[in-house]
Amino acid sequence: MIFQLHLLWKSNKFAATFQFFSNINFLISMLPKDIVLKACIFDLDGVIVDTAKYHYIAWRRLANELGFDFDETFNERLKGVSRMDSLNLILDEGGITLQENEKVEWASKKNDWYREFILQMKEDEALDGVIPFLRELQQDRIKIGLGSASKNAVPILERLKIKHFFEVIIDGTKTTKGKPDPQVFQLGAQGLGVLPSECVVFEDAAKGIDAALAGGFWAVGVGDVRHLPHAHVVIPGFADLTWKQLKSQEI
Ligand code: B16
Ligand code: MG
Repeated sequence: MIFQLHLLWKSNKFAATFQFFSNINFLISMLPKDIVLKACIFDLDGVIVDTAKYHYIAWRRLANELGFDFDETFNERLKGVSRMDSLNLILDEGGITLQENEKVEWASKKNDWYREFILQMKEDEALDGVIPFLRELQQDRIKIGLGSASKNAVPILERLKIKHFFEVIIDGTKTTKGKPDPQVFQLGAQGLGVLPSECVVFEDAAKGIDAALAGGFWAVGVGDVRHLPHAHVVIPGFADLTWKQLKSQEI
């Protein structure tokens, strides 16, 4: 087991984060004891559901039709990035220049291909442990919000039959600034009537973690710590995780 100590200064708050790597890539963090947590805001893609695989297939199809390809390492850079910003990154990668109207057409094609996948999604595609975790939050009267860059967030939540858990949904149709700008989470906290310091953000993308930190939220990374070095805590996912454990740092 490797032991790391991270000292983080965020929004004038000091958090000493002790991170333990184990062979199951599990980390423990110690957050200040006096914080009263009132809400959780969830990113969607990569946190609640693995739509990244569908984005990847659709974006690769676009790249292939334009005569080039990219791999999963490059794809990592697209997580949490808006549709048009993703397209610009991909075009740069392929060395392709398009007019604005052509970009809009290609982005729309990609979205059509992507929607073919998401409109087939089944209820059981919510990632392991997510639904029990949402239920526990609801029972504990912790407010629940969504903070996603996606303009497809609502149909995805509907397909998974979990939309009813979310008191506030802030998605790509309601924001003007993309992550790492904190706007998406700030609007979420405002909608829920809580302060950022009372709210935990769950994010799978480094840009999303930076957005949460920039807004003064508690940032829980979901996934691989190597991609999320700035998060206060990193969890591999929600399987076998309870809010009680996370809140009391007993994980
Ligand atoms: P759409 P998140 C993000 O969702 C995805 O991570 C990113 O890959 C995607 O480009 C973006 O949504 C926009 O999605 O094309 O559906 O509007 O991770 O912020 O929930
Ligand atoms: Mg995400």
